[in-house]
Order: sequence, then C-alpha cells, then structure tokens
Amino acid sequence: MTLLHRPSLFILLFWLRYCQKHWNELKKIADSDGNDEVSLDEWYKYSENIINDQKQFDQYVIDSTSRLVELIDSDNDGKLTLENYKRFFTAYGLGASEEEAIFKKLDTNGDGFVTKDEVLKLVREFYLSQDENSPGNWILGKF
Ligand SMILES: [Ca+2]
Ligand SMILES: [Ca+2]
Ligand SMILES: [Ca+2]
Repeated sequence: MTLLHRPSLFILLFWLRYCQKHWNELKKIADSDGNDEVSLDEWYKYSENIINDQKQFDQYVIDSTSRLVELIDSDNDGKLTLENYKRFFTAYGLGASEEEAIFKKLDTNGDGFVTKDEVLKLVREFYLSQDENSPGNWILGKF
C-alpha cells in the first residue's frame, strides 16, 4: 500500500471541526511527542502506520464509517438519503445539481439510499483508490 493520496490535513480538519471527541482520541494516538498538538509529520506517520497495517486499517475504516454515517444520518434511521446528504454537502457549498450527481455516484446499487455497507466500501475506496472517478473518492463531496 502507498501513502494516503488525499490531502490528509483536510481529513484532520474535518474531524477537528465536526468531531471534537474523536479529535481527542486521535491526539492520544498520533501525538507522539506529547506536546498536545498533532504536527503534519506526526499525522503522516500516524497515517502511514495505519495504512501499512491491515488490521489497524480495517478497524480505521470501520470506525471512520461509523463516524461518517453518524454525522450524515441526521434522522438516525441507518440509511443515508439525498436529503441527509444535502445537509452535509451544504457545509461544502455545493449546489443542488452537484449534490444529486454526487449522491448518485455514492448510491452504488441505485436503490435511493446509501447504506452503512455501501459507506464501508466507499471509505475503503477513498483511502485506496487512485482513480478520481471511483465513487469512494466522492464520499466527502468534490475537492
Ligand atoms: Ca505533537
Ligand atoms: Ca437517514
Ligand atoms: Ca444504495
């Protein structure tokens, strides 16, 4: 496996902004010099460790999936609808047509919902696929 190909700082900021408690967990593991900050170097090291350890990576994907579903699924029924995604994508300033197009990519079996199983595959793809057209690379909207 190679280094994360995504701007890791973006992901770090994503968690920072939306998930303070998860940031605290991350800090506990990644802040190797214990100065209460996670530097870019520490973040790269942390990311590399995860991506090179299959077991850790699998757990990371499962945890990330749970957090993402929890974050997007505002009505908490376990299914991510276009409406659920709209709230999330609005934070990125996407227009309505873009939101629908992206949702269609993410709903890989086209049943109108993005389920946790679909998110799990998408998150895995997000980290591993080098293809910018892979559905997983749209999971946080466009970059
Ligand atoms: Ca540090
Ligand atoms: Ca829902
Ligand atoms: Ca689906």
